[in-house]
Amino acid sequence: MDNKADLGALFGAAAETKTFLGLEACADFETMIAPVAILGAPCATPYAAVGAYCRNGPDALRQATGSLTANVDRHDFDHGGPVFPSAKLRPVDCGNLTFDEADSAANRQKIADAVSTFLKRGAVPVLLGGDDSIPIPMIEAIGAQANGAKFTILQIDAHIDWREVHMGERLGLSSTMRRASEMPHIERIIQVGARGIGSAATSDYEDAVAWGAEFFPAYDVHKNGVEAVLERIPNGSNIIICIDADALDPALIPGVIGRAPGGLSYYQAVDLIKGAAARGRIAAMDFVEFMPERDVDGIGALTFARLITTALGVLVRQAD
Ligand SMILES: [Mn+2]
Repeated sequence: MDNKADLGALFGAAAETKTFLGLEACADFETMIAPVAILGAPCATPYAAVGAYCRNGPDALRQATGSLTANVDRHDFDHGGPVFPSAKLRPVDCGNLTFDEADSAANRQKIADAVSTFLKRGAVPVLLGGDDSIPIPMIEAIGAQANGAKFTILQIDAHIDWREVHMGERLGLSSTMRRASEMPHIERIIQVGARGIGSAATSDYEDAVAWGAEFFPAYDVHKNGVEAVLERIPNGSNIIICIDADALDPALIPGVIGRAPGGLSYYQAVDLIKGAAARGRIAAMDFVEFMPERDVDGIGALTFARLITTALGVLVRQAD
C-alpha cells in the first residue's frame, strides 16, 4: 500500500521538482545575477573505502522541497514573512557539478572554479554535498579572492574533522577543519556540536585547541544555549558556515553515515545561522553529508532541506 495522499498535490505543486524550492535554474554562471547561488557538489575527495556515498544528496534535498514549490511565497513563520521577501532577491539553483570518483583533483577544481565565479558575480555560494571534503576547495577559492580579508568559520558538525591524514588522503572529509586552519585567510574557527566518538584522536583535538579553534560540544549547547557560541563571533566578521547533517540529532536527520545521538535541534541550528548573520556577513555556506540511502521515510531530507530553506531566507535578507 503506497498510494499515500501527497501534501504537494494538496498545495498544487508539480510532481517533480528540478530545482531547490522550484527556484529559477541558472545555466550560465558567468552571467548570473542573484544574491545566492545554490550548487550541488556530489563529490570532491572521497575515501576509496566508501566512495562518493553522498552523491545523491543534492537531488534528494531538492526533491524534499517538492511539496512547497507552489507555496514558497506564503507566510514563513521562521522568517515572519515570505522566505524570499523580494522578487529581485531570490537565490538561483545552479544544478549539480559533474564528478569523477577517480579524479579528486578535477572534482576540487570544478568546485573552486564555480565558487570563484559566484563570488565574482556577487552571489553567496551555498554548496549542497556531497561529503564533508567539498568545503576544502570552497574555502580555498574564497581565500584566492580574499584580498587580505580574514574569515571566521562556524562549523556545525558532530565531528571536528582535524585528522592530518586518513586512509592516505589529506583532503578527505576527516581533515576539513585542519586544512582550513592552514589557509592564511582563516583567522578563527568555532566548532559546534561535537559529541561521542568520532574519527579524531585526542591529539587531533589538542592540535585544534593549540591552533585556537574554539569548541562548543553538543552537550554545552543543550545545557547553555547558542548565545555563548555567538558571542565568540566578533561583530563585522566575514563568516563561512559549514554544516554537516550529522550535527543535528539523528532522530531529525537519520540520513547520515554516522548517526550520533545527542545532536542539535532544528532551532538550535537556525539560531546559530541567524545569530551569525546578526553579527557579521555570511560569505558562504555548505550543507554536507546528507545520504538519502540512510534516511528514514524522507524525514532527514525534509529537516535538512527546511534548514537550508531557512538559511536561504537569512542570506537574501543580508543582501537587502
Ligand atoms: Mn564533518
